Amino acid sequence: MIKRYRLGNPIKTYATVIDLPVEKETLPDWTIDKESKTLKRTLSKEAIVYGLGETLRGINKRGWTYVSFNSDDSQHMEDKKSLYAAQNYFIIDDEKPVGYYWDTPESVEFDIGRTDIDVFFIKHQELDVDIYVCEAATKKEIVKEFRKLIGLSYIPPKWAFGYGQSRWSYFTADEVRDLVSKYEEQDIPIDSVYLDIDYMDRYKDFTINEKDFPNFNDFVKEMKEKGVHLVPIIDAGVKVEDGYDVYEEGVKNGFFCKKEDGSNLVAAVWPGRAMFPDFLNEEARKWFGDKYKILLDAGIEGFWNDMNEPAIFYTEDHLKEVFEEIEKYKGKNLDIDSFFKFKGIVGDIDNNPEDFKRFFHEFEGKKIRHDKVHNLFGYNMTKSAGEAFKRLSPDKRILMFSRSSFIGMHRYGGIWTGDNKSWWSHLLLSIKQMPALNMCGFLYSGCDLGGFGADTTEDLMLRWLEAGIFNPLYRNHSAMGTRRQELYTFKRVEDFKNIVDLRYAFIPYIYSEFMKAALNGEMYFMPLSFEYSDERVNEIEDQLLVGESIMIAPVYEQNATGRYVYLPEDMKMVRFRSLEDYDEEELTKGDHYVKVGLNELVVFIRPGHVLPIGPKAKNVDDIDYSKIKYLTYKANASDYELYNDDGLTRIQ
Ligand code: MIG
Repeated sequence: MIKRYRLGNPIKTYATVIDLPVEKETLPDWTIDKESKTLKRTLSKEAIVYGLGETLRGINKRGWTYVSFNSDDSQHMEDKKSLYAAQNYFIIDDEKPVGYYWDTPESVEFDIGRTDIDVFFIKHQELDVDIYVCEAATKKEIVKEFRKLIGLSYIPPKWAFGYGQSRWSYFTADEVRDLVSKYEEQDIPIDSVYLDIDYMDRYKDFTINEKDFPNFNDFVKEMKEKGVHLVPIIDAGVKVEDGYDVYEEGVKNGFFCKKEDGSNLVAAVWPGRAMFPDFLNEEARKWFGDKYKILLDAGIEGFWNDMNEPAIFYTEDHLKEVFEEIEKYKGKNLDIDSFFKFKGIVGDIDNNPEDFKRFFHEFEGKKIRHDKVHNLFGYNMTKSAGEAFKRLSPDKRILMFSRSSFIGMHRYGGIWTGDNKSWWSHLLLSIKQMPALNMCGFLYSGCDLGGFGADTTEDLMLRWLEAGIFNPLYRNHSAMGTRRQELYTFKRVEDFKNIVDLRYAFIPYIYSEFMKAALNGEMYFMPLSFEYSDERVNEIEDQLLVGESIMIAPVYEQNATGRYVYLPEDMKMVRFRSLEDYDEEELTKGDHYVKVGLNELVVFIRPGHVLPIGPKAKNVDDIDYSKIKYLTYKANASDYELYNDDGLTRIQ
């Protein structure tokens, strides 16, 4: 049972799909201080807080402050409070578990025992919010109820579960051809290659750089014949350039975000001066969405939406102010104060909070200042695409995932977790992030495997491919200037091949469990404590349940040749060295030190459960379901219900 309470007068976010009546009484268990716009609730010593979707830190969110303010911040350090998403759903597991959804586009601060170790403070800017409260016997049921409230999760085409190779950037079609042939030569399966911003003509959305990607349609076809889908990036900012149709149409129809005086906001991103489509305006949303047709017509079947927090390098107005300000420092002796002020003037130019107050949206006949609805921007960009795909491709699923998000967007696309680094700590973070994303409906998600920023190492790359082997989005992506991460560039190519082969062998299970979770509004990745109730599991943050049959316990430390694993019940451990070479061992409930070599992958099968294993495949289409084997533990193969479909027909 979900109850809805309201404070103030919240802006409609369309995060939910069911319109519940607003309760008359006040919100139980929280004290509300209208003056400081803060809600407060005590937490017992044992209370655990789960959720908040894409954030930093642990599965248990206690001990830190998280701020819902979608931010383009590539430094995912422990002291950060915001990433790219606002997913304000959490469960407080105290005497009994209670789920809360904080439906507001406002920037909200969730101080979960940071200021006061025993208190949960929620601080608002405006105190305009719909609060949905759900009580049920278990955390699993609470999540399921919530997912009914927000609607079914986005379902990608099945090929999107294959291995994806990405890099900022592959600069030419030949570079992509070369990459694909190297994967072929090494016999490493692959389903997609991602095109980052350089495939465009000078970073103009929906254009092609004809010089480096000549005869693009033929190229898309040629790759598809090799079983490879090209997935281009789309950025939120539209280049200001006379003669560029997207820009000109946007200006003519008034579809870009405007300043107070009604003129278009000019901001800069990759193309230099750019304008932002007003994704909150229904007509603009439809217009921009229809542009994806240009690439769909070229044979493209998937996209990733980037820079949609939105990221702003600078606004033209602020840049002018900056030049005026620094002028004052010319010829001066920059002492300790003035030097840091000077540095700040220039250094704080990008994603400056003041810039988010300079422009407005046209939302359902009202003009709303951007900072009030900032968290809805990326969501509505992806909604614009998702709605368009339903019109333009009514029968066939299209791959879509976004960097910025808000609950509600989970109906239109997945997410990737943005610019992580090739750090072991980020490998661990990527494990911890998955259950919270799943709670919020973001099932099709994953991190940049191997790490985006900084130089990866061969062992980190391998461990990351192993740790993420069940991530629905399985993409290796890295930044410009960093060490190459294509798998054939490493010395032990054979080990990489074995791991990716295993990924494909798991796809029948991954897809089956993903689809069940998507269709039933459940979680695909779960913390152990959502299933087991002994006290130990409450503290386990580096092991996860994946679907109904298995538990994973990845190795995430450099030079480690094994790790401790806690088994909440007897399980069967399967240690894979390759698809053909594996052994099985029954382990009893309790603690075990498990050896896991760099080239090995361990999976734990729960009693009464079954893990289907597919044969060697070149790509997802090539998986021969008639050759599936079933690994069982105290179960028969027939106990497992394997979901499958054509992987392409649109379901929702
Ligand atoms: O400011 O398009 O998170 O995946 O490679 C960098 C270039 C812009 C950020 C994305 C990253 C992508 C990169 N983009």
